Amino acid sequence: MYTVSIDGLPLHIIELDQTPVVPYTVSSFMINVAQRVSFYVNLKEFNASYVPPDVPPTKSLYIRFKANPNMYPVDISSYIVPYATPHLPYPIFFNPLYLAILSLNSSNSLPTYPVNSAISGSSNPDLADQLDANILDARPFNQASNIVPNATHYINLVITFHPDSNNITRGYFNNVTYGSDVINVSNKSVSKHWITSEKMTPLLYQMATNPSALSILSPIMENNSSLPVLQSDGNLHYLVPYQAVVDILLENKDKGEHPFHLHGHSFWIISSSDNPQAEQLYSGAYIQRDVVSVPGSGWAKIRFLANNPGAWLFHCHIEWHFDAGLTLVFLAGPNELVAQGYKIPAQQKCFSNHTNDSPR
Ligand SMILES: [Cu+2]
Repeated sequence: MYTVSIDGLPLHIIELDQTPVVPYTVSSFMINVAQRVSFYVNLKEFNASYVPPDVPPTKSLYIRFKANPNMYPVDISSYIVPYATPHLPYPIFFNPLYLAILSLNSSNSLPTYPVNSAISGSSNPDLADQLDANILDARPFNQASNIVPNATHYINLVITFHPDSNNITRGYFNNVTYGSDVINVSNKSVSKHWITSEKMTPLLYQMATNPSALSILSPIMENNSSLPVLQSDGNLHYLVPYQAVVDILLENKDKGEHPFHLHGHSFWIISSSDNPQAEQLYSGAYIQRDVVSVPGSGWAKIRFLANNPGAWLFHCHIEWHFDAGLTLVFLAGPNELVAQGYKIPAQQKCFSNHTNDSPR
């Protein structure tokens, strides 16, 4: 995760994950892996007092991307980058501050003020830093078309990270980690037609051929929930009825912040532990994004409308977390997928070793 700012300039945010927002002005904002933020700057708004009085007028400004040290698997304040040590007589420490230059003319000169003269905290004393990584206080631009339905279903996902029996760190949803040995729905009755092995049965194949036999329960009422709760096969494949409106509560028991991405849909971010009052403040007008940053040791609540039948990944977008099993699959509207005429594309039939069903 990074904090983004430009020295002395307000940032007017106008888009979050392809959702246009009413211009929302901040001094800096946080962005996590896979999130997108568009903003504009107006050079007439440059705060001249930002540059120390004892330096010549500057023709450029620093753009700052400051990495949050928590996102690295090592303590970067004492970490010596491995490529540096064989060649240099002194250690090179990793610098979490990435700089770019905003040139105010065609000279491409460096700023006249030192990098470390940055005023601590806000680079613009009139504006607050945006400390909610999802920027929920920015409001959707197309309010009239942003109709947020009421939730009809619920799922609570508890996120943890810990070493498995082989001492390999894995990510878990509700104590289950996603792995290559569970890429298929465990369905013993599915036809072996086109399938190289039972383990290799692709989910979409099963959905498209035998959607009513996925061996996953329909949502049921559980204790402490006023809505039916999504059920899984025990291997993180959750059945989602077509047109269900699902509230997901992501409870992060890990200290790190995790950016979760849903395929095939956008979702509304209702609130998070960074901004718990957003649920009441923006009731019925939540912002739509496709990546939610779940604060470390915190939580986030999102809502999506399952109007796109298919098998859709929901996963942390930090690559090694994804790889470590912090992933699940929503099987949305299996019967509707088939009813809508889905056909397995010919080139995808090569999972098969059944010669009669050769793709060509
Ligand atoms: Cu993660």
